[in-house]
Amino acid sequence: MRCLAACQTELAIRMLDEILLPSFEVEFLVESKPLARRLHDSGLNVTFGDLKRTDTYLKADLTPGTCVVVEDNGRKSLRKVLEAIWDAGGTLVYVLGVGISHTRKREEELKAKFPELNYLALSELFGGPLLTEFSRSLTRLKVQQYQRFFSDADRVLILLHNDPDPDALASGLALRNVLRRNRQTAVIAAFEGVTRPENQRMMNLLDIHVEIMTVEHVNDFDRIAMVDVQPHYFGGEIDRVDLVIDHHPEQSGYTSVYKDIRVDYGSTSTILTEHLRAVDANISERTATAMLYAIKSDTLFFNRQANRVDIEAFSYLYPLADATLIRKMEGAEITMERLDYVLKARQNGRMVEQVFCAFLGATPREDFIPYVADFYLQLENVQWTIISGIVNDTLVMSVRNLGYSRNAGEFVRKYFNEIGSAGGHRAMAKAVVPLRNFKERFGNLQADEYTEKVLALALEFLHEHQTPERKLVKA
Ligand SMILES: [Mn+2]
Repeated sequence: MRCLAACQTELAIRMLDEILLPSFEVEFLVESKPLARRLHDSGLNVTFGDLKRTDTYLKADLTPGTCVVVEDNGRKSLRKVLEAIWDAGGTLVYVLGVGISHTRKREEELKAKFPELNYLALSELFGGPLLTEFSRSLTRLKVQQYQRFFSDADRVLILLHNDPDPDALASGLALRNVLRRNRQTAVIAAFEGVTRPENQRMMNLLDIHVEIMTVEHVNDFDRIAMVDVQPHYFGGEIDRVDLVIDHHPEQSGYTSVYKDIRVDYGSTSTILTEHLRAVDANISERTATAMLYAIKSDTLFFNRQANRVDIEAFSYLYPLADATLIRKMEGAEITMERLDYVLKARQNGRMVEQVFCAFLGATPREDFIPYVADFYLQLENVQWTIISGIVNDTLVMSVRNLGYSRNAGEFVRKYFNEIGSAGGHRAMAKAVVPLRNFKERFGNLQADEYTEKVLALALEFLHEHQTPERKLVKA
């Protein structure tokens, strides 16, 4: 492909020459004679001419298939240059902003006159990789500091939150990798073990061992790290901690020698991928598989709170991981026990206006509730699922919706925050209400009355938030 580059600054010209050759046949058009001579002497294909004149481009054999790059360094003459190119029949026109501070405004102004041009800013083209490089150096510094601090310890504790999820498990493995330790010298532990079947399956398939310990044993270790959790979670029981790596909102009221908390990250495994990359660590297939699965599950495969860094970590880990194992771990979500609750919801549930609502009664484990909520959201006609059950005298409610409808978190906060705890995101939310409080507010309801009540609340919420456009569509 041919490329004509109408440029004024030597740096831009030399850079384009380096980038575009040998894929493009490049010819530079410049307005300064001395510059043309200098570039010509160093072997570039340069023509000297007036960039504001159409015949300059005609002489250079501009065709509609020629790619034209025009440097924009803020000069007024740019419009004239673009007009001349248009008149000469140029259609594939790229304006390259060099040292332009308000690029968006500049782009709008130019597009008002030349709607088909493409505007690229040099700072945007190079800024990303440069910033990534710089932040990797900062991460490297941080990681090397805590690596040194942990290096002379005999026994290291990597503590996870209760009932560890894939992100906690994978982060434990990853941190052990960063610290260059094994399961004897760095113990991954939790105060309460894994209960969800798919997480147990992950542990079995990847041979992850989590030691269940009591708080008294914490002080047996020389160094304590926490991943995917912060000390406040343990209610003041742990007063000394050396390292915290987490993506949940930063809590005050504790000190840690080192910490790396990044709330805009979709998972702790994403942070640890950056730690491992920053120090060029070898990542085993087992660790990569665990981390990949963790990123996928913590971000609900990029449905929730995922951003560029998570996708970047995901693509870095993907070739290192075992995709077959991940499929096996995901298959473990279906168990006979869970199907029992799916059936129960089918028998007791009600669906109105694409809202599926069901009450499961007393359930021995909490995870049946979100499982059933996720399950019914897969049905074609379902937009919302609201599934509740009773776990130890507490009403637990899981709410799911397809991300583009109203906010699930707002729904639970509106009706249940005053009598319990409620929160969540746009597409998924949870409420936990002591049964006593629920009865005080809504009365002592029978199972079917309960379903009707919750369904009525949901419809009330959805109707009051209906925008005029949506009503129009429905009408
Ligand atoms: Mn997490």
